[in-house]
Amino acid sequence: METQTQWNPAGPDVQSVLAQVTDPLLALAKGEIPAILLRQAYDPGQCQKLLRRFLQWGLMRDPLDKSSADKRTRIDIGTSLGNRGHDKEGFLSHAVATHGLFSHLFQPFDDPVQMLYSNLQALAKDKKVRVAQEADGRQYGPAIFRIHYETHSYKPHFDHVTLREKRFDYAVSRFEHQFAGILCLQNSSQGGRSAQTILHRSLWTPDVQPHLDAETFPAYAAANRIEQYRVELAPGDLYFFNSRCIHEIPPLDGNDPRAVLAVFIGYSQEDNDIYVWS
Ligand SMILES: O=C(O)CCC(=O)C(=O)O
Ligand SMILES: [Fe+2]
Repeated sequence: METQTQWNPAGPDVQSVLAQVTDPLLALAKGEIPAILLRQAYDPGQCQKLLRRFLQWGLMRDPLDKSSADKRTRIDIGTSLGNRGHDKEGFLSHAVATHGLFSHLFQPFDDPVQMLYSNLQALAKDKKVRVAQEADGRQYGPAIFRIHYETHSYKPHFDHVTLREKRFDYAVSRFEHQFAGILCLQNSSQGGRSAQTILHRSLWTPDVQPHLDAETFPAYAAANRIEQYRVELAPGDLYFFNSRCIHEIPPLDGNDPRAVLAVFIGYSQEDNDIYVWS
């Protein structure tokens, strides 16, 4: 539906966001703003240094090594509930290893995971931001690095543990709303054009699903004059969005892979805890 209000993000730092929006995470939950966009939340010089370390430690493929047998267009460093959630024990033990790796992976640089959590905590008012955990205290992976190589794309989609993934046997299934947090470490670009996330002003409902399945969402969005917001990121920029909003990233090109640190966030207005996982 066409709406009169402009759909603009809050930003560019926590203090400004809190001056612009009384309760920024509630505004995200309601879809009133497309994103909370925090510029230069992490030192861009350290983004490069982290990526160099990932290469040196063999955690990612060298994009210039075209002879590599590894043809994956996306490499993850961390534990993904989406990919491993079918095996709860396997998922939780993989998460233990990720906590171990992340305890020394960043030294002597600033810890980007801590940076993300403390920004989220500053936006969360009196709610408590914590790593998602099961009732017995076992924690999920705290965050995940995703390295996306040339041609990788995300078609229009949404992310939600119960509404999309239909997982009802995890502690995070209790949350009504799900957000994503993304720190850009490196953009993929070609000739000055860089692929960026597009957020559509459309919170998923069952009647949108046929358009996602048939890949006709662009026509549906045009016919319904659905607003969109293109998130232009530089290395060090951090943004949060409601992952129930239909979103996409066009195919990447260029030798530099798009590298991000990503989390999912569970939020309910009446819940004092905010759970973060990957
Ligand atoms: O990398 C991003 O900005 C968002 C990626 C995304 O949509 C996802 O991981 O589900
Ligand atoms: Fe997504």
